[in-house]
Amino acid sequence: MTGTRRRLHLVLSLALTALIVGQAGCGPSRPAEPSPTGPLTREELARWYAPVIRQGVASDQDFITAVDFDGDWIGNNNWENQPIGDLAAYVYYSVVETETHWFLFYSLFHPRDYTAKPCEQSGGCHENDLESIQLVVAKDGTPAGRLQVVETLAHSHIYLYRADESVDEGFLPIQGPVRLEGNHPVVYVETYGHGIYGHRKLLFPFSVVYRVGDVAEVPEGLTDKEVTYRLLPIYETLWAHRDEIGPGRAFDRPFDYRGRILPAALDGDNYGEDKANTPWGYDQATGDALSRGDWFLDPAKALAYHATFDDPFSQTYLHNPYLVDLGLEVEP
Ligand SMILES: [Ca+2]
Ligand SMILES: [Ca+2]
Ligand SMILES: [Ca+2]
Ligand SMILES: [Ca+2]
Repeated sequence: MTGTRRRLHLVLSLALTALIVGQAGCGPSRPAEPSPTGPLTREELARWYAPVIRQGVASDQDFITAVDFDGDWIGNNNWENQPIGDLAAYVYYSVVETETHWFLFYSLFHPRDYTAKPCEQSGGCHENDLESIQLVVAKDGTPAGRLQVVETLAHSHIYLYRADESVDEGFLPIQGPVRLEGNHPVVYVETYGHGIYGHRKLLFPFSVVYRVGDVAEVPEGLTDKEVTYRLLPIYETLWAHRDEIGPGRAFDRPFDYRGRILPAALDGDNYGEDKANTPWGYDQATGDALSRGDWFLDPAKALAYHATFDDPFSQTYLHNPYLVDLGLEVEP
């Protein structure tokens, strides 16, 4: 090949690669899922909307997994066990229901939050990492309802994305439209710190793509675009361990939620103490109306504050087992 031909060849291959990468996951090759015809269980609803996770990766420390990936519910051995634990992919979910809406919450766990630089120099690392997503679905009479909002958590902020024009900004500005692959919102999880965004983000140096499935897979490498994750209910896993608080246990950093004690963080001790919040321990976007924990525990109140809904928006729960367990709601 001459120099010119070689350059042309290179340009064409790069263009082709860009095209393939650009279309990955949204081409016609992925058949649409048949719309459900009857009522869905809560797990089926969570699965119907389960996010497509585009995860930035620099190493297997960016793979999502289960909190007990190392076979125990001890928080402060997770940094140490990251190299030897099972990195099969799991996503935690929860479904809370009011008279008018479903609130679907998804949490992604990484054993380490780390930096490109060595942790000793960066000061930006910590043991355990739990970042989350909340979806708001209007009950419109169809089995799966209508997606209205996606919220994502990235470090100290919650980002609001709109899937339905009837929703407007509230305490939070709208960042843009929800990106979808079929009925699944697409989220972008940054490398190292694992903040989650609903708008397209450049992921570097590599990325893997996770989609919900029946098998918890480990990515085959740092560019695997076909990895499936399994859903695990927060209620039967993280929430069931909520009273295990203190050094050497699952959680730490107790706080007062409406007179009840809950742990705000997973127990951790590498490069800082107890740095990764629990789903019910986030303190972001609370303003003067909400308190730590409301985003997960009282999502209708949180979303009514974060955004403005044209449609009827009830704050009366038909299913909120967390507030029931805390004795703050009675079972309807
Ligand atoms: Ca552990
Ligand atoms: Ca540790
Ligand atoms: Ca993080
Ligand atoms: Ca601790």
